Amino acid sequence: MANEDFYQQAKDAIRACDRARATEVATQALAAGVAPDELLKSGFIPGIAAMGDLFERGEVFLPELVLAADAMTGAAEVCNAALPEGEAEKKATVVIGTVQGDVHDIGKTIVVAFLRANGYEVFDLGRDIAADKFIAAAEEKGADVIGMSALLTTTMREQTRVLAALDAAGLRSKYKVIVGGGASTQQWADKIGADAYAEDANDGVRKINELMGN
Ligand code: B1M
Repeated sequence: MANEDFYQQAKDAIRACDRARATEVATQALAAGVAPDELLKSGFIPGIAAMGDLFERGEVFLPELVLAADAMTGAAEVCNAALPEGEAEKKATVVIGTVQGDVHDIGKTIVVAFLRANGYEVFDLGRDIAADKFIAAAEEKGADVIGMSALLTTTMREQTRVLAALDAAGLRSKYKVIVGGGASTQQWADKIGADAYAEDANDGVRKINELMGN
């Protein structure tokens, strides 16, 4: 079967909100030699993005979106686990999470998997993470980088809270800060004083490599 057929099946499984089918498609595609990052990028991610568009237009409702997200989570787990092993030597330590008030964590979890596969030690704080928790974890884990994901226009401003709290604690220069997700842009990162913005998981690895001189 051609890669495009697997991509279409991946999209269909997400549209059908069918977790079992989504994980089956992922498993079959990987077994057939499709690269896990390509399968996410060309199949599953467009699939869940299309569900977001249908939701926005009122053509599907929240219960369906929740089920589609569950199918996406299952597929992403299979793809993330298939990413190549990271380098033996750790490049740097990253503390990452989705900001307070925001439960969107599928993209953040993919970023975590890509970073691990590229030699970073990553502490994934999860979702709905308050500013003080980001900072406490960064201090405790000896992090070099703090990464914040936010998918909602209403929660993007939480990223500014973390930066302000770092400033207030005199810790801003100790960490590189990267933001991503949803409506974030390079312009937004510049405006709030983050060190970098990443468009997707690959870009996240690239930007952190740049920040760390790797
Ligand atoms: Co929500 N949701 N959602 N949702 N949801 C969006 C974000 C929305 C755009 C849908 C829409 O209306 N078109 C819209 C936001 C509108 C806005 O703010 N302008 C929306 C809304 C409104 C809501 C609710 C308010 C709905 C409601 O309750 N009425 C609610 C909010 C809940 C909350 O957080 N408080 C809600 C809930 C949910 C679900 C729970 C059902 C589910 C999330 C489940 C979960 O994550 N565990 C969900 C989903 C699935 C989506 C969409 C459809 C898909 C998100 C996703 O997983 N994409 C989304 C529409 C969309 O994004 N097109 C939508 C796939 C993922 C791989 O991509 O997350 O972008 P993404 O991550 C990418 C990059 O952005 C980047 O790399 C990732 C991998 O390539 N990246 C980073 C992300 N974080 C990064 C961090 C980095 C670097 C790169 O460094 C730190």
